[in-house]
Amino acid sequence: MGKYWNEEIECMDREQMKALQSERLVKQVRHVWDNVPYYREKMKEKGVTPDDIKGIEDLHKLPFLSKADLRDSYPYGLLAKPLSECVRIHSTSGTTGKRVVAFYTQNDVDMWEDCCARAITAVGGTKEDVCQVCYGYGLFTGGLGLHGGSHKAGCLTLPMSSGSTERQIQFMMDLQSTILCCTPSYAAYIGETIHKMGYTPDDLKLKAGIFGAEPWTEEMRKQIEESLGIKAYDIYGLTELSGPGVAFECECQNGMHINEDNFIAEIIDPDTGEVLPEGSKGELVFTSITKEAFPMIRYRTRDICVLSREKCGCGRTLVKMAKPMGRSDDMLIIRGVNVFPSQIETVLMKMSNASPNYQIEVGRENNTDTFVIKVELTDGMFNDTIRSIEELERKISQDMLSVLGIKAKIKLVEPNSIPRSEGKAVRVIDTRKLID
Ligand code: DLL
Repeated sequence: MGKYWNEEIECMDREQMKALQSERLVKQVRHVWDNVPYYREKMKEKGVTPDDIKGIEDLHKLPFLSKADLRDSYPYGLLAKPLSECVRIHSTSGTTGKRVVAFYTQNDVDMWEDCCARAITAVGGTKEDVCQVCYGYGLFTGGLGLHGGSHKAGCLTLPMSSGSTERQIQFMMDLQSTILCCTPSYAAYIGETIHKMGYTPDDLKLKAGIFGAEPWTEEMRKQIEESLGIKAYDIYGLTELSGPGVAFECECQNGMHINEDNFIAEIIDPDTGEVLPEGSKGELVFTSITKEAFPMIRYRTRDICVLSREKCGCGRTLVKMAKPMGRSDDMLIIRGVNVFPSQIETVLMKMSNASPNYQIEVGRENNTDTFVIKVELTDGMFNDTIRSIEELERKISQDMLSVLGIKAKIKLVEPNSIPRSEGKAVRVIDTRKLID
């Protein structure tokens, strides 16, 4: 096997790719119109029918789909195939309210694994490699996505899932893993643990890592590359679109190629919805043109990004996306878990029967996210059963853990000590410097 998983597609001439996308888009729009009443209604509202969509130049006529639509239609409202033809579900890491549940037919799984096999091949993976997958297995798409891709690429696959770091490292050495797949923060942690255990990169056979699912910086890339003695590559994706592998980095390590034969990317102004010209910074919107069970038409990812069609040194012609530069909504990703400030507000509301003033501080120490919630004291927070401040902090901390799914440090502060803003309240102070 050569440098590409599917050279014909990955290096396809632009005009040919546009023709392929147009043909698939027309078919996909007909598919959702015929099979998903929710899409049909949305299209009718916008005054568009499948006859209006003749190719990718008509994409802008279609309505957007947002996370709110997914919640409204939970769980089966956007299903475009009978359940009897679906073979898998996955779900987002959101821990409260309605999760997003995505459905897959066997063809959908094949397409997804194919995208991941392209990513593995792009970092030099072949059937001679041992690929250790330490993304979480289960509803999260990271584990099973890269697992399937690794199988397809013919690598010897180690389905480790995350956690048990010393055991991970033992396996890595005993079985001579050459490719590591996990989140960048976990990769950094593995690097630190290896050094703590008294080993050096020379004790490992690792050559490459495929890291994604959360934002990470160029500095972090350098640090991981040094501590593990590897090349570190980025990978992007989201559950709604299948999972990892929507876009992947090549040997040039300067942006991720989008698998355009399956996903059409647009950049829009997040406030007006207007499609922006190539090279502009804006919200990334995807249309899946091959997914059968759970098609996404003009799905707003909320990720802020730039696309580039500059010629890439690797020979691929697939458009490249820069590292996402943040999100247009307020979702935070802390230690890999999606956290919405609104969830925190809900917990605090329950404690005090009023909305207290609070501020979230997210930082990064030793490659791990720190998460502090400062809460101003209010009278309503005390009752007969809760007497001391420490007790109250402990109680809020427990409630937060059960709602958010991760631990936050609670700091109760004096009334009026959190600065007020004249515009929108500044609820989040994120000092992780994830935006280069
Ligand atoms: O995180 C899928 C994935 C698994 C991607 C493994 C890469 C590797 P979700 O849990 O649905 O899916 O979260 C999707 O994560 O909208 C981005 O905001 C963020 N994200 C994913 N990859 C990257 C990345 C998986 N490489 C959300 N850089 C997306 C920055 C990323 N953010």
